[in-house]
Amino acid sequence: MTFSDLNIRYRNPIPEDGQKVWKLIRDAGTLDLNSAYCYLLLSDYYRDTCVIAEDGHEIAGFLSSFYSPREERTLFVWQIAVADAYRKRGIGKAMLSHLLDREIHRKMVYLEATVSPANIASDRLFQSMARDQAVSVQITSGYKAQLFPEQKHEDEPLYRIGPFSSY
Ligand code: 9YT
Repeated sequence: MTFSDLNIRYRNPIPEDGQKVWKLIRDAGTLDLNSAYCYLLLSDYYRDTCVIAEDGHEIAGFLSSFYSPREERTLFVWQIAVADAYRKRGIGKAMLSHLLDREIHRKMVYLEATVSPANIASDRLFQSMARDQAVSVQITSGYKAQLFPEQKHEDEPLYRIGPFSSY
């Protein structure tokens, strides 16, 4: 498959996507797998802050996010996943652009996410987005490894990107 063969459609999720998303995250490797119920809730209640990248009936990618309950203009991007066969084709970046083009995100001033050292694709994506928009990326300690029950969980440094000009 070459880049030109791809005809990816970007859309809001629906509850019927939940289990495919769960499988995508399970197979993605670098992400924390949540319950199938969690992906169902995201695909339903959080549909306006989530994106599905779809190639025909195949889910090529998923992005989840929500507004911070403490800072209403800060969007926390929870997970960005692209299926193995679709990587290195700009799908992560396209999902993020599709998300931010939605009307409701005009109020966004900061974007936050935690990015573990193994999550190279998300690091590159956020750094390149900040460069494109000429905003800064502040990285602080976020969630340290010892906060997780698994022995081998990495640190999750917090990226805070912005300020974006809201309108
Ligand atoms: C941006 C992104 O995908 N972060 C992942 C955070 C965490 N490791 C998770 O939920 O998988």
